[in-house]
Parts: sequence; C-alpha cells; structure tokens
Amino acid sequence: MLELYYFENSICSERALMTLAEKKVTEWIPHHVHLFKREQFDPEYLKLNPKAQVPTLVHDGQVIRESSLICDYLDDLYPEPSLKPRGSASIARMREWIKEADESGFEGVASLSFVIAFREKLMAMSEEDRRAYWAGQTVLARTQRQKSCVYEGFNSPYAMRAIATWEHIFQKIEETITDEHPWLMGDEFSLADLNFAPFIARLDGLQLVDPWLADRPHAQTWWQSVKDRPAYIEARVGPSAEETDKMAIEGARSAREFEEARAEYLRQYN
Ligand SMILES: N[C@@H](CCC(=O)N[C@@H](CS)C(=O)NCC(=O)O)C(=O)O
Repeated sequence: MLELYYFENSICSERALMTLAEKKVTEWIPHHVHLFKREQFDPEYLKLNPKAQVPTLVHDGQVIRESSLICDYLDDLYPEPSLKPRGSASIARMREWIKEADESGFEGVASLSFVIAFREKLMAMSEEDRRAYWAGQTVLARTQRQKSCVYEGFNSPYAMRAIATWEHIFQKIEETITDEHPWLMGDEFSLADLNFAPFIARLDGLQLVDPWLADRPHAQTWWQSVKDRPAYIEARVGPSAEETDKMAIEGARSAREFEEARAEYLRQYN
C-alpha cells in the first residue's frame, strides 16, 4: 500500500506528485496536510515526519522522507519508464544536479517566495500571530531565514544568496542544454529535470523566470519542454489556481526591486 502525505502548494510535494504521474501510478492513498492550518504539527504526523514537513511517503509501513529521496524510491519501485540514466557514473552526475537543487535551489526559492509573496501576508499579521506562525518550527536555521526575508525583504542577505544560487543554476542549465542534449542528463528526461521542475514553476509564478531566461535560449527551450510534459500538467505543478493571481501581482510589484538586487549581485559578485 502506497500513501502520500502532501500539500498541493508545496514545491517539495509536487516533486513526488510529478514522479507518480510520470510513472502513471494511480493506486495510492492521498493524505492532505494543510500547512496553513498547521496540520504538519499534528502529533500523529510528527511521528511520521519529526521535522513537520511535507511530503512523506509510506509504503507498506515503511516511512520515506525527503522529497528527492521519495522520487528516487518511487523510481526504483516502479522501474518503467526509468527516470535514471544508464550507468553508475551518469547516475552519480544526475544526483549531483539533485544535490544542488536540494542544498541551495530549495533555500533560494523559499527565500524569494518569502521576500516577494509571503512577506506581505506575514507583515499584515499582529506580532502575536507572527509569533504563533513561527512557533513549533523544528529547524532554527529555517525560521531565521524566513524572519530575515520577512523583515528585511530584498535587503536580506538570503535574498542576495537566492539570486546568486539561481543565476548559477540557470547558467549551468543554459550551458548543458543543446539541440542534441535536450535534457539535463542527455537525450532522456530524468529525475534531474523533474526535481527542478516545481522549484522553477514557483519562480515562474513569482514572475522571475522570464527575466532570468531572457538571454538564455537553451534554458528557455528546456523549460518549455518540462512544462509540456503530460506529468507536469497532470500533477498540477506550479502555484494553485487561487495562488496564481496573487503571486503574479506580487511578482510584478517586486519586479523593479528584484532587477535592482540582481544588478547589484552581478556588479558585486559576478
Ligand atoms: N528537504 C525537505 C524539505 C521539505 C519542506 O521544507 N517542505 C515544506 C513545503 S515545500 C514544508 O513542509 N514546510 C512546512 C512549513 O511551512 O511549516 C524535502 O525535500 O522533503
């Protein structure tokens, strides 16, 4: 029996949902964990995921955490079609892409989401409600990052780091993709492409992909191919219908500040 605990507006959950769609797995039990209703802190859920995060996969009683590991596990469980390239060295290189997405890509998207979209919501709350929002969080580094993004906006050091991270990732994608090499690992779509998809979809929702890809035609072609995959559409990767408009408005409102921060990064560090 396969069970997935997830939230639809979670970029990490979308990785698992897209893997299930790529594999055409329809026999699984959904458990919705509403992050804004703080269901991730339910004592029963904390037994499955002590970090109070989604997604979590439970397969025949075995608990699998961490979205990229869940995707890898599902790929092994349902080997056809394989989402890994052939050969150990190629698999290691694919995992290098995923490691970068996990280690710096996620933090970058999370920081920009807070600076652009969640900041206003949190600043509109009373101090007490904001304290309640952060109460119970399990990872201090994450709380500190979120607070810095909310209170300092684009002046937060995390905003600059996020810009540096994604500048680098998009450039690496641009240099990897060619007509003969349409996916990150060559001629086949793999878990490397998939693990980036929801993160870039969120950046797209925040109106950041167009500026970043404007001078990167190969990365543009790759991103269009990712969005055209039936599994991307079926898994509804990207902001939900109710979030799309809000994010687009907030993204457009922050466009000038983003461009200034990006120009500052390019001037100082590139
Ligand atoms: N490294 C973890 C990160 C999971 C994570 O941070 N998930 C977010 C949603 S994308 C979450 O559950 N946040 C909990 C919260 O906002 O309280 C993974 O990849 O599964």
